[in-house]
Amino acid sequence: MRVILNPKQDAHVPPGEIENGEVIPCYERPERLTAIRTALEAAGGHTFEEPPVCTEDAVASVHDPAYIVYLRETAAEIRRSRGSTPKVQWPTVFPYGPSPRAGGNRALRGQFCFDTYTPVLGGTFAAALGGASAALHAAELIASGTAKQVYVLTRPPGHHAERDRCGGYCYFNHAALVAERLAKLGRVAVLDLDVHHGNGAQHIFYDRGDVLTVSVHGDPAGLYPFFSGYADETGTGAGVGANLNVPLPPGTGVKEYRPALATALDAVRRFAPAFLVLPFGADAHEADPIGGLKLPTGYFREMGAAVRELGLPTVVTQEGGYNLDALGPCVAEVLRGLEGV
Ligand code: OKP
Ligand code: ZN
Repeated sequence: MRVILNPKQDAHVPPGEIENGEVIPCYERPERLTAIRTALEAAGGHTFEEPPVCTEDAVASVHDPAYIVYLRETAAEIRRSRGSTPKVQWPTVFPYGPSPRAGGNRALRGQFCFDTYTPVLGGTFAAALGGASAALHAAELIASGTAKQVYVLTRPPGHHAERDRCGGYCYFNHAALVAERLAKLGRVAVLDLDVHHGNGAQHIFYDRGDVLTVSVHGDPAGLYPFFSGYADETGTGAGVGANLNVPLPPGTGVKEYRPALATALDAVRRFAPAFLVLPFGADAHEADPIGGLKLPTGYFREMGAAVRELGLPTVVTQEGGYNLDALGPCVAEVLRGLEGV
């Protein structure tokens, strides 16, 4: 598989995440990518390359320009400051009232973020732009017909990022960037197989009939991102019928996951897309510390093989997966299944 790397991934290393009022160690950290790369190198058959840096205009194809500027300028201010500005900026107050007015940095932190897991640091913008660059480069390889399958190996992940808000460790939505680019050429399906609902692409494309968004995930009644991912969210306007959520109860194993994936794949087939985007997380694995599902490592090859049956030009974007022992093998298996080797 052709693997596109985010050359700036390690510029973003939060010191912790805030869970229920406490600072706990980050699940989302640079060692994740090292683990994946090590597993892919051991498996063999993969090539690794870095993308050219993309423009902010290209990122603005799916993100609000004011949000992009906020991330860039906040990161720059943190790097410039000598103690006066906190090195890690977390939101504390979120927009409220009928017409919220953001009068300064403290308000903007809440305006452009929806949780306490996704701080801005001095290197956050560079890392996010590196991920967007990798995603857009992958999209170009598919658009030009140069490659049929490309894997974007990046962190922080992207699938929770909305048009104008970071959240869930995500800043720029790689899957949505790829989908928007490929939608210029034909219908696109986004099939999200991270254990958490792919709210970002769902919301960005919710009123669009040319981009199908499908997500198979743990039931949001008990799992992040909590506020979306229910089965009755089916799209709006021209997008009615072009969103499918398949929520699964905690503890779901292969026996129940398999038919859920089949349902998702059937929806993709019926949509008859020209391209597939696959936001993939290894956090549905049984040993994942935050996922709650029960898929064994060996199932991930079958998962990839089932997606391969679609026969579509595909960009895979790396999303979650937080067990550092399971993550690399799961990615290696899913890519092997996708390649049919
Ligand atoms: C990002 B991706 C842990 C809470 C974690 C945030 C989850 C973000 C997941 N105590 N909450 O979809 O893997
Ligand atoms: Zn996840």
